[in-house]
Amino acid sequence: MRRFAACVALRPLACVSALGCMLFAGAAASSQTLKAVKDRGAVACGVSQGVIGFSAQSEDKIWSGIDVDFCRALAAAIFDDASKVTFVPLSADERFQALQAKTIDVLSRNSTWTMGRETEQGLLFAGVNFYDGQGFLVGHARNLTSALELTGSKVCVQSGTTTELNLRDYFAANGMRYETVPAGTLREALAAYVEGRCDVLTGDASALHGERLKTPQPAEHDILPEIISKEPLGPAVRQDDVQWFNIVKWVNFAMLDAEELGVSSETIDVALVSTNPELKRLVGSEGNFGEQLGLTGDWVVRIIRRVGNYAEVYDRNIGVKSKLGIPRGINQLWISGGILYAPPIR
Ligand SMILES: N[C@@H](CCC(=O)N[C@@H](CS)C(=O)NCC(=O)O)C(=O)O
Repeated sequence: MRRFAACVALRPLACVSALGCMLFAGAAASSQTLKAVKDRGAVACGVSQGVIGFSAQSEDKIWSGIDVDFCRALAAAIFDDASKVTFVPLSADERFQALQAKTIDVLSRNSTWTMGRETEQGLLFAGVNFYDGQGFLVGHARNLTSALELTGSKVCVQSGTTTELNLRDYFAANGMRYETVPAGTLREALAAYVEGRCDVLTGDASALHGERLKTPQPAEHDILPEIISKEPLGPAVRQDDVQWFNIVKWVNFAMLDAEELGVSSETIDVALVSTNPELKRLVGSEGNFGEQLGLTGDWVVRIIRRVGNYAEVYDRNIGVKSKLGIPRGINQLWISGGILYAPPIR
């Protein structure tokens, strides 16, 4: 009886479903953030103040890195021009406030997806573009082989990060003593480490690889084997704009799907004439997925042509042939034994 009543109560909703669809389509077309980006003519992208391979500026002020390329991919999808990005360098302490204050449209700054950052800080993580974990950098001369030997150390750590929280957990869980030497920026943390004001530098392992390169004698520093945390890094947005969230999320997925389907900046023209239905949906010759995002049908083609697929971005910024030299490891696609897995475009 109750169930019947509920069905009857729902019937009027079915009657207005056409209107519902119209309202839904309207919502897709009215993203405040996309409109602001288009009016401004550029994506305002929050990045780090300098993490090699993620977001760093060369001496001639050119930004590079996987997070930088993600912003360029967004710009390519929207403007068909990867250069339409304004990079806003932010410290760890500043980054979330910059997003809430609308100084930036997207935060693409080696930021870890955690529950509290969504439930307490009002962010939405749109995906993961690098699975990282926290490590420790120590002088080779200390002759350490394990992080469990670090008791009594002075540890340089950047404030406003998951790093300082994990550090506390790890030392407490293992009954080890330590002293923190906090720093507001990574540059300060590294300076303190190099000057011997602390004897360990802790951070995301990927960042430690880059910081080691900045020391006077990189070969004199070791990254200890323990990875003490999960740091899924990815782009984040505000919670007030679902369409923009979907754009950011699907730009990331599209780059992964393109790699999985073998579509790169070198093969995109071949993909454009393929009769494979999956490729047709990816390049927009079948379906209208781009339009449903508020973009154009060729949104993925733009990304791949101007920036590349995930593998191309990884290889030039982070991979073994780059300065950083980090193998793909768990950041392989799922079909190659890794954990990167993007939902399908259909
Ligand atoms: N992924 C961690 C750490 C992020 C972080 O800010 N790491 C430091 C060093 S590992 C950094 O990138 N500093 C660069 C900067 O402040 O610009 C988080 O989201 O809290």
